Amino acid sequence: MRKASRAKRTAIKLSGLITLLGCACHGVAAGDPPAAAATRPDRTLWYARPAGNWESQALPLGNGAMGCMVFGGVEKERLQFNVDSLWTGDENMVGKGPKNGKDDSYLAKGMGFYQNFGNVHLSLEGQGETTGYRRELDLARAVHTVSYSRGGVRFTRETFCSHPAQVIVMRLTAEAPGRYSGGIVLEDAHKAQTVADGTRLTASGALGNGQQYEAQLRVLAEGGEVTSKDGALLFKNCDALVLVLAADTDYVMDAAQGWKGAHPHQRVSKRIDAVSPGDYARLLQQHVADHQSLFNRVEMDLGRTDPAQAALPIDRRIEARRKGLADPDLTELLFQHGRYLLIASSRPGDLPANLQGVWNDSNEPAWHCDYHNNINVQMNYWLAEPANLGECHLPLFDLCTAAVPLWRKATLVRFGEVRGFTAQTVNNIFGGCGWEWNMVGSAWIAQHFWEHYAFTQDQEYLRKTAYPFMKQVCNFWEDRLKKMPDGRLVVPDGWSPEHGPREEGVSFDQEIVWDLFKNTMEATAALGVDQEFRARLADMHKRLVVPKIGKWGQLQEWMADRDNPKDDHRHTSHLFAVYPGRQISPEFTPELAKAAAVSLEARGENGDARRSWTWPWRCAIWARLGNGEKASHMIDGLFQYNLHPNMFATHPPFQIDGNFGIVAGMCEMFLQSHTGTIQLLPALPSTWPSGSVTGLRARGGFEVGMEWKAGKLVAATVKSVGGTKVVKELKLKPGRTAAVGF
Ligand code: FUC
Repeated sequence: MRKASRAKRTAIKLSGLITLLGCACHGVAAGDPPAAAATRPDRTLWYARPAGNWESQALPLGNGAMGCMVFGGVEKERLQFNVDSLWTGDENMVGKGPKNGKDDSYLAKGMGFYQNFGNVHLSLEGQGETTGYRRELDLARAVHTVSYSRGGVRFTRETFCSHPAQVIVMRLTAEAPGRYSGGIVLEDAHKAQTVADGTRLTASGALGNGQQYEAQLRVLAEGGEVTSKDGALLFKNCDALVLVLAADTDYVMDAAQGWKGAHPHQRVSKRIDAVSPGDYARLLQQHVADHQSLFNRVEMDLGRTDPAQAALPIDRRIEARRKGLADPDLTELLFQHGRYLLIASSRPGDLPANLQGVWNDSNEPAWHCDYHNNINVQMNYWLAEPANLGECHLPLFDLCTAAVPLWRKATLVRFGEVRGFTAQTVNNIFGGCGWEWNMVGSAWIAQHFWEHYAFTQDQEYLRKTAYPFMKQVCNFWEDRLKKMPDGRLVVPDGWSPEHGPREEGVSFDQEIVWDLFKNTMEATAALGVDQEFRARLADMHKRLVVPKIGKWGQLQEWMADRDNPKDDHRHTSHLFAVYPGRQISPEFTPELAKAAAVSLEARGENGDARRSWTWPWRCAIWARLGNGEKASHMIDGLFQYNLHPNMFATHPPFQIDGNFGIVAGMCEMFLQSHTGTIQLLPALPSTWPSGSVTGLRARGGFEVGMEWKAGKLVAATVKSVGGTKVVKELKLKPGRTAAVGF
């Protein structure tokens, strides 16, 4: 053994399961990084037929702000597109509705809905039988490709949504000249008239709340001619075409400006005009490089799929997997697909991913296509840190910080003279919130603020962004917690989401406040500030009522021991303490961990348990409880009951939390770091006997890779990547233990 070098990189090589303990120790054998995946990873979703259905078949592209769904037809291509800020509604708080929120119609006015922007319809003339059709989404390049032969000529259509250029680009080519004739229509979903001018279509309009928007589409043709007629573009005998689409609104994420800035016309024109003929290759290269700077960080190999199975289109592979055929490559694809979707729907500077990311084809989508803070928006971001997409987490902090003045106002109305803020369950992009109060909604969001620090060790972010938010939420609870006669503290008038009555001491509420205080105490220590405040938090923290074990060995959801063992309710709110919280763990609270397992087992897999987001949450909880088989079974459940052929998770309808959450769940199976230690392969199932994963992140600012064979760890690398803390030494203790200082 030799001392690790001073470089910010430390590697370990050892046999067996290891635990890296949170203390600085000595000596480590520098080893080779885990071998890269033996086979080329399968990262393409492909299909043998065009998409007929938006929700289950079309394929998503996105750049954070814009999204589109590509149908890939032969004679008719449809590109349905969105902009994340196109919303009706306003910043007003919407009171609790009649009948405990059962009639939601009152919400529509203030809360509004995320909107469908519109469609680009392309019609292509041509004759002859179509053969060799294929449409595919390459997750590694974020490019959608349609190809087919017709009349003896091969046609190719590539589409991507560029973050650097903020445009959607489609290029149509053929292996013979002059083959493209047809028309292009830009359809506005709010019926604004489209104006055609030369090679450009423009649709400008305003929503009922005064929000202004604009979309422009320009056609760059090679050969042939382009003319305009009746608000559409016509092209004739072109060799190739490039379509460029840009769209935006006047939204700004700032209450002080009334959430409104300049008309988007100039911005949209600039993006469109920046593209010149001959630019396609450059735009594509720039796009792929940008995407891969995020996407390529994690590599994974979970075993080899039978080549005959691997050769099938994805819809058929999903079908086969449902019938019990093993397909580890498809599970890898599910993982990378979730990462792909976050990159496509949540980039710094833009709005966070909503219930459908950025994709929506309706003006009255289910649940407003909003930000639900009683599981959904949090689950959207569970993967961000461990799956090495920390930057994609930032939009959540931006919007929540921007919403604070409105949440504060709403909190004063509801709770009277208190400091700090909390929020109702449903939230829009203007700080407006509605439906039931989720008393701990802001505290759960505060966990995300903390986690970004825990993973990155970015002190400046902690000081400027996270800590101020966390502190205000703590202030709310300082003023709001109720003291029981015995001195213990309870959250009054709480609610286990969408389950049971409003009452005090609900486990979900207690656990989240526990988590908030714990994280905030650690934040004060990390920043070296507010000692007195920390002491107050410490005092409250130890007096909080904690979840109890009930009469059938379950973890009680409420203070009263009344959990029904036959209850199949989808929410597993009382298990927050296991995941995403850290109050209960097999290592430190084994009895409570056992009770959590009893509760989770009882919830079963039928009825209400079959939702986009239930499987991922349960996958993560089982992983935290160290049960790899059950965690793996939850991945099966998602495939079996709640995954469309295009791999969108369905609630129903399509709800993206399932796609994001399952990545987070899988991360917990490979790597855990929530108890101050880094645990490798804590929940490896027998279905992945050998494999490797690189590029996962752990709290403390580490990037971790590992390789295992026959269910045993054979190599691992731990690299210090974040903050001011550098791992200098690792110690391998007897009993499969190594240590990292963080
Ligand atoms: C919560 C869940 C529902 C759904 C909705 C968007 O209310 O209970 O199942 O996911 O959010």
